[in-house]
Amino acid sequence: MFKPSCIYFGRILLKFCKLSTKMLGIIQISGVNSYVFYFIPDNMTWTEAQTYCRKHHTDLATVNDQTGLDELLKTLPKGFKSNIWIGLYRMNAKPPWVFSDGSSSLFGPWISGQPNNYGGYQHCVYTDPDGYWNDWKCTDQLAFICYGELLAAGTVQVKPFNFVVSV
Ligand SMILES: [Ca+2]
Repeated sequence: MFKPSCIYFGRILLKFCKLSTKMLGIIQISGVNSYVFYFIPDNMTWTEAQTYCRKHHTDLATVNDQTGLDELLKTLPKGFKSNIWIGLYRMNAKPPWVFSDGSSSLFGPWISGQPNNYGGYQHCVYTDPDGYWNDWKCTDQLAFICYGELLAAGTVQVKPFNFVVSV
C-alpha cells in the first residue's frame, strides 16, 4: 500500500501529502491546537511504540516547539520520573533527525553533551520527564507518548481529489 509522505507547515496549519509519485494533495487544513498527546505507560521498544501509536492514534509524538513539549509533558502522571520515547529518530549514525510521521525536526532541547550516539547505535530519542532529550538505543523498552490529530473548531477537511495539483 502506498503510504503518503507529508510536509507540515506550522503545527499542522497546513499539511500537504504526496499521494503518489505524480500527485500532491492538500489532505487537511486544521487549527493550531490540532495535536493531542497520549501518554502510554507500557514499556516498549521504539519500534513497538511506533506500531502502537499508528494503530491507536496517529503516530509517535512529534514536537516542534517548547509549547508543544510543555503540552506533551502535561500528560505525564504526577511524580512520573522515567524517560519516555518520542517520535524522533534517524536512520543511521548521521543526522538528519526526523519524526516518525515524516516531519522535520526544527527543535531539540538536548541534554548537555547529547546527542552523542554512544556505542554507535543510539538512533532513537527519549525525553526525560523534565523535557530534555537524549539519543538512545532503540531496542530499550520505555513508556512513550503518541499524538493524535484533534480536529478543532474551524477545521476544514478536504478530500484529496478535490485539491489535486500536478507537481
Ligand atoms: Ca545519547
